[in-house]
Amino acid sequence: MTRLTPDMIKDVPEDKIDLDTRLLQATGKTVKGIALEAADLPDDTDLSRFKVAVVPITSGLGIISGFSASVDAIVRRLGMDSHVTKGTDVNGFTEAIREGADIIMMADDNMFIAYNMKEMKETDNSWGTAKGYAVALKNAAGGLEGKRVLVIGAGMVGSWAVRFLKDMGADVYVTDIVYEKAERLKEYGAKPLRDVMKAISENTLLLNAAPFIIPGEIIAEGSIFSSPGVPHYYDQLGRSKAKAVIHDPLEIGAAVMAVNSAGYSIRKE
Ligand code: 2YC
Repeated sequence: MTRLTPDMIKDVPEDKIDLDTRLLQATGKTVKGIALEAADLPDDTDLSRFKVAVVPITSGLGIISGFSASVDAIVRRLGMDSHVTKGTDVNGFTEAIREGADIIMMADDNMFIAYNMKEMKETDNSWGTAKGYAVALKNAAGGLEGKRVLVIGAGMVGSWAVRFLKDMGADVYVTDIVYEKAERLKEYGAKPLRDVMKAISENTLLLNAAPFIIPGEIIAEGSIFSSPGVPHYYDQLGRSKAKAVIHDPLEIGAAVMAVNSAGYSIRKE
């Protein structure tokens, strides 16, 4: 899993990039709209009764400055009642339990989860990111039924994305610098491609789930990139040829996690 740096997320707490405006242009939906669709919830779902606690975790490589504040801000923008616990780790977790949090969100070096305390169900970041970016691509492309989509990167996010895109009716191809990883996704009905650059140059609907900087020369005119992978960079030529490049360092994945977690309670009502 690629570790975020404080610089990557510095604009998230105040939403300085105005992500919703960009997403509306590319997909017709806001982060909240994408998250509700990803969680199979109605667009008018009221999330304000959910109390979320974000717990900073100091294990391993430790706290990422701004990470908890960013997750907290993203969840507040969904209309939920969110805060960062004063304590970290088990201390913070205990604080969240005692104040009756409905959902707890926390990340160490290997996992980032939203945990629904009442339903005892978790939603992890790979699942949330893959679902959110598949939904974003579907909206940007005006539906994926019968359309060819290339997934770049057969890691945790890519392998979930393959499944979600197949569920949306897409004809899914997958490529990875380690061909065997792409080949393993045949079990989900994806078609592995050996030549990464050729695959990218021959596709115009792409979900880029790899930490991979794609040279503009190989990008096909009019491509739509749904691109959660970090580090994220498309050169001037690539951006001029692409119809849309959908990216954020944390928002869509974290929003889908929180909304899907709330969904476990909503569906029980
Ligand atoms: O500040 C904290 O609580 C740290 N323990 C957070 C560490 C997050 C590590 N994971 C990542 O940077 C990325 C995130 C997008 C989530 C998954 N990988």
